[in-house]
Amino acid sequence: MKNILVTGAFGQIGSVLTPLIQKLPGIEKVVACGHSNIPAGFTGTVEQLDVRDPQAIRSVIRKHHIDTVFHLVSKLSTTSEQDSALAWETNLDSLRYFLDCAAEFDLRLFWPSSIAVYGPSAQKDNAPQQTYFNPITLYGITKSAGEQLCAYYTERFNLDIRMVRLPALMSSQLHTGGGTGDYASAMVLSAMENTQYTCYLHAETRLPLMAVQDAAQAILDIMLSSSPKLKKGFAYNLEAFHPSVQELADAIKTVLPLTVSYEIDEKRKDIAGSWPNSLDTTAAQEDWGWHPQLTLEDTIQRIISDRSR
Ligand code: AKB
Repeated sequence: MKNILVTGAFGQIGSVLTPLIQKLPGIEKVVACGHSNIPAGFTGTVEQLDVRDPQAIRSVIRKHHIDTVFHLVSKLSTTSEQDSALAWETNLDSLRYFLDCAAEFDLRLFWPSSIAVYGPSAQKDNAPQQTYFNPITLYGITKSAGEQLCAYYTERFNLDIRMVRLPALMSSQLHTGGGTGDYASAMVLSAMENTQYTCYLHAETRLPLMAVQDAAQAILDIMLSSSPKLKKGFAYNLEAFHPSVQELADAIKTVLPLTVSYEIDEKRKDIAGSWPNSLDTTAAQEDWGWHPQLTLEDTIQRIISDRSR
């Protein structure tokens, strides 16, 4: 990895991961790509890139002699239901453009999949790596098809493509992606701001979660891993903890005052209800030594301290 391109560099994961990549030894250039959300004060090489434009992608890869791509940009679950064409183009067409470039320029590629690949038929607790996948959301369908596309390109062109299945992420900033798991971050932020949160999911809902810092570190670790057991073109399950909404609220209440009320959003309730409560992460642990660093309590403290800066 010498010349690296990051899409979604200013989004939820990218804004944490890009500075980590910039600090890696031996890196010559990190090209941070954004579309409509490029911050004014960013230090480093920036390109404005619409990932739905294959010519623009090719030209930025050629211009900067890119050898590695972190293709992070994605429309998340709630937003994808609102504009299916945009979600398909952003999540799946763009992946195919990068895969074609990976085959042409021999790039190493990272692509994030999601727990949304699972559907109602999967085992709810400790959902296995491999099962029958029947996602009920367009987002989940793009992620499931994307995993298969990556496996196909890996095999057909002998590429080095690495993937993880991310759970809902907790961070100190709510980005515009529109995730069904946004309640977890929003609850901590609301406790800080006005001690009140109205939740769109039921108190018993339980989803796999992790801190965005752990997600960024995992992405870096899998891309740097030279473990002989690492399976390329394979999406590894990741999660750090899986409290119910009520248990999350209780954990926040140990450090901040909080009252939670409920106004259920039927659409998001159905989306969350189709996902597993928790994931089997054994493959990531065994194949490339992954372990989460931050507990739920650490993550809550981290959001509070990041937000108080
Ligand atoms: C979402 O909530 O849409 C995402 C996800 C769980 O993949 N964060």
